[in-house]
Amino acid sequence: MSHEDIIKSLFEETIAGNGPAVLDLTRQGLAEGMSASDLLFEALIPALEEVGARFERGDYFVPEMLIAGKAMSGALEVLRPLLADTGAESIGTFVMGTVKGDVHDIGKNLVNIMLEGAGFTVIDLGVQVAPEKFVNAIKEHQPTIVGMSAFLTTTMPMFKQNIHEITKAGLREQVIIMVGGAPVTQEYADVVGADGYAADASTAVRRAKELIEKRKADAAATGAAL
Ligand code: B1M
Repeated sequence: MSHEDIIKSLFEETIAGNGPAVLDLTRQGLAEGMSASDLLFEALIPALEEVGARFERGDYFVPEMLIAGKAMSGALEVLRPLLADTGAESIGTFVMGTVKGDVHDIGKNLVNIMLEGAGFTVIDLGVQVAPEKFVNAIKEHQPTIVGMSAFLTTTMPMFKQNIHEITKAGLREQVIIMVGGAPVTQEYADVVGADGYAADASTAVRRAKELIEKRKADAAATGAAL
Protein backbone atom coordinates (compact mmCIF):
# COMPACT_ATOMS: atom_id res chain seq x y z
CA MET A 1 0.00 0.00 0.00
CA SER A 2 1.29 3.48 -0.79
CA HIS A 3 1.47 6.09 1.98
CA GLU A 4 -1.39 7.91 0.29
CA ASP A 5 -3.53 4.74 0.33
CA ILE A 6 -2.79 4.21 4.03
CA ILE A 7 -3.89 7.77 4.85
CA LYS A 8 -7.04 7.37 2.75
CA SER A 9 -7.97 3.99 4.27
CA LEU A 10 -7.16 5.15 7.80
CA PHE A 11 -9.42 8.17 7.29
CA GLU A 12 -12.27 6.01 5.95
CA GLU A 13 -11.98 3.22 8.53
CA THR A 14 -11.93 5.76 11.38
CA ILE A 15 -15.10 7.35 10.03
CA ALA A 16 -16.61 3.85 9.84
CA GLY A 17 -15.49 3.16 13.42
CA ASN A 18 -13.67 -0.01 12.37
CA GLY A 19 -11.33 -0.31 15.37
CA PRO A 20 -9.30 -3.37 14.29
CA ALA A 21 -8.69 -1.92 10.78
CA VAL A 22 -7.69 1.44 12.29
CA LEU A 23 -5.17 -0.30 14.54
CA ASP A 24 -3.78 -2.37 11.64
CA LEU A 25 -3.44 0.63 9.35
CA THR A 26 -1.78 2.71 12.09
CA ARG A 27 0.76 -0.07 12.73
CA GLN A 28 1.25 -0.62 9.00
CA GLY A 29 1.83 3.10 8.41
CA LEU A 30 4.47 3.18 11.14
CA ALA A 31 6.10 -0.02 9.87
CA GLU A 32 6.38 1.60 6.45
CA GLY A 33 8.14 4.63 7.85
CA MET A 34 5.26 7.10 8.12
CA SER A 35 5.43 9.53 11.03
CA ALA A 36 3.01 9.42 13.96
CA SER A 37 2.06 13.04 13.33
CA ASP A 38 1.24 12.41 9.66
CA LEU A 39 -1.11 9.59 10.66
CA LEU A 40 -2.63 11.81 13.32
CA PHE A 41 -3.02 15.10 11.46
CA GLU A 42 -3.69 13.78 7.96
CA ALA A 43 -6.06 10.92 8.75
CA LEU A 44 -7.26 10.46 12.32
CA ILE A 45 -8.14 14.04 13.32
CA PRO A 46 -9.72 14.92 9.92
CA ALA A 47 -11.78 11.71 10.22
CA LEU A 48 -13.26 12.79 13.54
CA GLU A 49 -13.97 16.24 12.10
CA GLU A 50 -15.89 14.52 9.31
CA VAL A 51 -17.75 12.40 11.88
CA GLY A 52 -18.74 15.61 13.68
CA ALA A 53 -19.93 17.16 10.41
CA ARG A 54 -22.04 14.06 9.64
CA PHE A 55 -23.51 14.20 13.15
CA GLU A 56 -24.44 17.85 12.63
CA ARG A 57 -26.11 17.01 9.31
CA GLY A 58 -28.09 14.20 10.96
CA ASP A 59 -26.33 11.50 8.90
CA TYR A 60 -24.60 10.09 11.99
CA PHE A 61 -25.94 9.56 15.52
CA VAL A 62 -24.29 9.13 18.93
CA PRO A 63 -23.42 5.41 18.45
CA GLU A 64 -21.49 6.18 15.24
CA MET A 65 -19.65 9.02 16.99
CA LEU A 66 -18.87 6.67 19.84
CA ILE A 67 -17.34 3.87 17.76
CA ALA A 68 -15.36 6.36 15.66
CA GLY A 69 -14.06 7.89 18.90
CA LYS A 70 -13.12 4.46 20.23
CA ALA A 71 -11.29 3.59 17.00
CA MET A 72 -9.34 6.86 17.24
CA SER A 73 -8.50 6.23 20.92
CA GLY A 74 -7.09 2.80 20.02
CA ALA A 75 -4.81 4.34 17.40
CA LEU A 76 -3.77 7.05 19.85
CA GLU A 77 -2.51 4.38 22.26
CA VAL A 78 -0.30 2.95 19.50
CA LEU A 79 1.01 6.44 18.67
CA ARG A 80 1.41 7.55 22.30
CA PRO A 81 4.96 6.26 22.87
CA LEU A 82 6.15 7.87 19.65
CA LEU A 83 4.57 11.22 20.40
CA ALA A 84 5.46 11.32 24.10
CA ASP A 85 8.78 9.52 24.48
CA THR A 86 11.47 12.18 24.77
CA GLY A 87 13.12 11.10 28.00
CA ALA A 88 13.22 14.78 28.88
CA GLU A 89 13.47 15.94 32.48
CA SER A 90 10.18 17.20 33.95
CA ILE A 91 9.63 20.91 33.31
CA GLY A 92 6.55 21.13 35.50
CA THR A 93 3.46 19.31 36.69
CA PHE A 94 0.29 19.72 34.65
CA VAL A 95 -3.03 18.68 36.20
CA MET A 96 -5.56 18.08 33.45
CA GLY A 97 -9.25 17.20 33.30
CA THR A 98 -12.40 17.41 31.20
CA VAL A 99 -14.98 19.46 33.09
CA LYS A 100 -18.05 18.14 34.90
CA GLY A 101 -20.89 17.13 32.58
CA ASP A 102 -18.56 16.39 29.67
CA VAL A 103 -17.31 12.93 28.67
CA HIS A 104 -15.19 13.89 25.63
CA ASP A 105 -11.60 12.89 26.24
CA ILE A 106 -9.82 12.29 22.94
CA GLY A 107 -8.69 15.91 22.55
CA LYS A 108 -7.65 16.09 26.21
CA ASN A 109 -5.68 12.84 25.88
CA LEU A 110 -3.91 14.16 22.81
CA VAL A 111 -2.94 17.34 24.66
CA ASN A 112 -1.65 15.15 27.52
CA ILE A 113 0.49 13.08 25.15
CA MET A 114 2.03 16.20 23.62
CA LEU A 115 2.65 17.70 27.07
CA GLU A 116 4.39 14.50 28.20
CA GLY A 117 6.44 14.62 25.01
CA ALA A 118 7.53 18.15 25.89
CA GLY A 119 8.66 17.08 29.36
CA PHE A 120 5.65 17.84 31.58
CA THR A 121 4.54 15.42 34.29
CA VAL A 122 0.84 15.06 33.55
CA ILE A 123 -1.72 14.15 36.19
CA ASP A 124 -4.86 13.23 34.28
CA LEU A 125 -8.04 13.56 36.34
CA GLY A 126 -10.13 12.06 33.54
CA VAL A 127 -13.58 13.26 32.47
CA GLN A 128 -16.55 14.77 34.32
CA VAL A 129 -14.15 16.40 36.78
CA ALA A 130 -16.03 18.29 39.48
CA PRO A 131 -14.66 21.60 40.84
CA GLU A 132 -13.70 20.06 44.21
CA LYS A 133 -11.66 17.41 42.40
CA PHE A 134 -9.58 20.14 40.70
CA VAL A 135 -9.16 21.83 44.09
CA ASN A 136 -8.06 18.60 45.80
CA ALA A 137 -5.67 17.77 42.96
CA ILE A 138 -3.98 21.17 43.33
CA LYS A 139 -3.53 20.56 47.07
CA GLU A 140 -2.20 17.06 46.47
CA HIS A 141 0.05 17.53 43.43
CA GLN A 142 1.07 21.23 43.68
CA PRO A 143 1.01 21.61 39.89
CA THR A 144 2.48 24.51 37.94
CA ILE A 145 -0.48 24.47 35.56
CA VAL A 146 -4.07 23.31 35.76
CA GLY A 147 -5.67 22.53 32.39
CA MET A 148 -9.39 22.22 31.78
CA SER A 149 -11.04 20.93 28.62
CA ALA A 150 -14.67 21.42 27.57
CA PHE A 151 -16.10 20.21 24.28
CA LEU A 152 -19.71 21.33 24.59
CA THR A 153 -21.08 24.84 24.67
CA THR A 154 -23.18 23.65 27.62
CA THR A 155 -20.16 22.59 29.70
CA MET A 156 -17.90 25.58 28.96
CA PRO A 157 -19.40 27.56 31.88
CA MET A 158 -17.79 25.01 34.22
CA PHE A 159 -14.45 26.79 33.63
CA LYS A 160 -15.76 29.81 35.50
CA GLN A 161 -17.15 27.68 38.31
CA ASN A 162 -13.89 25.73 38.63
CA ILE A 163 -11.83 28.92 38.73
CA HIS A 164 -14.23 30.35 41.33
CA GLU A 165 -13.79 27.26 43.55
CA ILE A 166 -10.00 27.32 43.13
CA THR A 167 -9.98 31.02 44.09
CA LYS A 168 -12.28 30.37 47.07
CA ALA A 169 -9.87 27.68 48.29
CA GLY A 170 -7.06 30.28 48.25
CA LEU A 171 -5.14 28.44 45.52
CA ARG A 172 -5.61 30.71 42.48
CA GLU A 173 -2.31 32.57 42.86
CA GLN A 174 -0.22 29.42 42.97
CA VAL A 175 -1.35 27.93 39.65
CA ILE A 176 -1.48 28.93 36.02
CA ILE A 177 -4.87 28.01 34.54
CA MET A 178 -5.26 26.99 30.90
CA VAL A 179 -8.49 26.16 29.10
CA GLY A 180 -9.27 24.58 25.75
CA GLY A 181 -11.58 22.37 23.73
CA ALA A 182 -13.38 22.61 20.40
CA PRO A 183 -15.90 25.41 21.18
CA VAL A 184 -13.53 27.47 23.37
CA THR A 185 -11.98 30.74 22.14
CA GLN A 186 -9.40 33.19 23.47
CA GLU A 187 -12.22 35.66 24.17
CA TYR A 188 -14.05 33.06 26.25
CA ALA A 189 -10.87 32.18 28.12
CA ASP A 190 -10.42 35.87 28.97
CA VAL A 191 -14.01 36.20 30.15
CA VAL A 192 -13.73 33.26 32.58
CA GLY A 193 -10.41 34.53 33.93
CA ALA A 194 -8.07 31.82 32.61
CA ASP A 195 -4.39 32.64 32.10
CA GLY A 196 -4.10 30.88 28.77
CA TYR A 197 -5.93 29.21 25.92
CA ALA A 198 -4.85 27.08 22.97
CA ALA A 199 -6.79 25.79 19.98
CA ASP A 200 -4.85 22.55 19.55
CA ALA A 201 -2.42 20.22 21.27
CA SER A 202 0.84 21.56 19.89
CA THR A 203 -0.17 25.17 20.56
CA ALA A 204 -1.16 24.08 24.08
CA VAL A 205 2.40 22.89 24.72
CA ARG A 206 3.92 26.11 23.37
CA ARG A 207 1.48 28.26 25.37
CA ALA A 208 2.14 26.27 28.56
CA LYS A 209 5.88 26.87 28.25
CA GLU A 210 5.34 30.59 27.50
CA LEU A 211 3.10 30.97 30.54
CA ILE A 212 5.71 29.35 32.79
CA GLU A 213 8.42 31.65 31.42
CA LYS A 214 6.17 34.68 31.93
CA ARG A 215 5.45 33.66 35.51
CA LYS A 216 9.19 33.29 36.18
CA ALA A 217 9.90 36.70 34.65
CA ASP A 218 7.09 38.32 36.67
CA ALA A 219 8.37 36.69 39.86
CA ALA A 220 11.92 37.85 39.15
CA ALA A 221 10.68 41.40 38.52
CA THR A 222 8.68 41.59 41.76
CA GLY A 223 10.93 39.40 43.90
CA ALA A 224 7.95 37.13 44.62
CA ALA A 225 8.33 33.41 45.26
CA LEU A 226 7.26 31.11 42.40
CO1 B1M B 1 -19.65 14.61 20.85
N1 B1M B 1 -19.97 16.42 20.27
N2 B1M B 1 -21.30 14.64 21.93
N3 B1M B 1 -19.22 12.78 21.27
N4 B1M B 1 -18.29 14.72 19.55
C1 B1M B 1 -18.92 17.06 19.47
C2 B1M B 1 -17.91 17.78 20.38
C3 B1M B 1 -19.77 18.03 18.54
C4 B1M B 1 -18.98 19.27 18.08
C5 B1M B 1 -20.35 17.28 17.34
C6 B1M B 1 -21.10 18.17 16.41
O1 B1M B 1 -22.25 18.50 16.66
N5 B1M B 1 -20.48 18.59 15.32
C7 B1M B 1 -20.98 18.38 19.49
C8 B1M B 1 -20.81 19.59 20.41
C9 B1M B 1 -21.63 20.78 19.95
C10 B1M B 1 -21.38 21.92 20.87
O2 B1M B 1 -21.74 21.92 22.00
N6 B1M B 1 -20.73 22.96 20.33
C11 B1M B 1 -21.12 17.09 20.29
C12 B1M B 1 -22.30 16.67 20.98
C13 B1M B 1 -23.52 17.55 20.75
C14 B1M B 1 -22.35 15.54 21.80
C15 B1M B 1 -23.55 15.01 22.64
C16 B1M B 1 -24.33 16.11 23.36
C17 B1M B 1 -24.44 14.21 21.67
C18 B1M B 1 -25.71 13.72 22.28
O3 B1M B 1 -25.71 12.97 23.24
N7 B1M B 1 -26.81 14.15 21.69
C19 B1M B 1 -22.86 14.04 23.61
C20 B1M B 1 -22.42 14.75 24.92
C21 B1M B 1 -21.92 13.77 25.95
C22 B1M B 1 -21.31 14.52 27.13
O4 B1M B 1 -20.15 14.86 27.10
N8 B1M B 1 -22.11 14.77 28.17
C23 B1M B 1 -21.64 13.65 22.82
C24 B1M B 1 -21.01 12.42 22.95
C25 B1M B 1 -19.91 12.02 22.20
C26 B1M B 1 -19.32 10.60 22.26
C27 B1M B 1 -19.29 10.02 23.69
C28 B1M B 1 -20.17 9.70 21.38
C29 B1M B 1 -17.92 10.82 21.58
C30 B1M B 1 -16.78 11.12 22.60
C31 B1M B 1 -15.83 9.99 22.76
C32 B1M B 1 -14.63 10.40 23.59
O5 B1M B 1 -14.19 11.54 23.62
N9 B1M B 1 -14.11 9.41 24.29
C33 B1M B 1 -18.14 12.08 20.79
C34 B1M B 1 -17.29 12.50 19.73
C35 B1M B 1 -16.25 11.50 19.24
C36 B1M B 1 -17.41 13.80 19.13
C37 B1M B 1 -16.64 14.37 17.91
C38 B1M B 1 -17.17 13.68 16.67
C39 B1M B 1 -15.13 14.24 17.93
C40 B1M B 1 -14.44 14.89 19.15
C41 B1M B 1 -12.97 14.63 19.05
O6 B1M B 1 -12.45 13.75 19.71
N10 B1M B 1 -12.26 15.38 18.17
C42 B1M B 1 -17.02 15.92 18.00
C43 B1M B 1 -17.06 16.57 16.65
C44 B1M B 1 -15.89 17.51 16.39
O7 B1M B 1 -15.06 17.77 17.22
N11 B1M B 1 -15.85 18.09 15.23
C45 B1M B 1 -18.18 15.91 18.92
C46 B1M B 1 -10.84 15.17 17.89
C47 B1M B 1 -9.97 15.89 18.92
C48 B1M B 1 -8.50 15.57 18.62
O8 B1M B 1 -10.19 17.28 18.76
O9 B1M B 1 -11.65 17.38 20.77
O10 B1M B 1 -11.25 19.47 19.44
P1 B1M B 1 -10.73 18.19 19.96
O11 B1M B 1 -9.42 18.48 20.82
C49 B1M B 1 -8.40 19.39 20.36
C50 B1M B 1 -8.63 20.86 20.79
O12 B1M B 1 -9.95 21.11 21.21
C51 B1M B 1 -7.56 21.14 21.79
O13 B1M B 1 -6.53 20.21 21.48
C52 B1M B 1 -7.12 18.98 21.06
C53 B1M B 1 -6.13 18.27 20.18
O14 B1M B 1 -5.66 19.06 19.10
N12 B1M B 1 -7.82 21.01 23.23
C54 B1M B 1 -7.16 21.78 24.14
C55 B1M B 1 -8.60 20.14 23.89
N13 B1M B 1 -8.49 20.31 25.20
C56 B1M B 1 -7.60 21.31 25.39
C57 B1M B 1 -7.11 21.88 26.58
C58 B1M B 1 -6.17 22.91 26.48
C59 B1M B 1 -5.76 23.37 25.23
C60 B1M B 1 -6.22 22.81 24.05
O15 B1M B 1 -5.64 23.53 27.55
C61 B1M B 1 -5.94 23.03 28.84
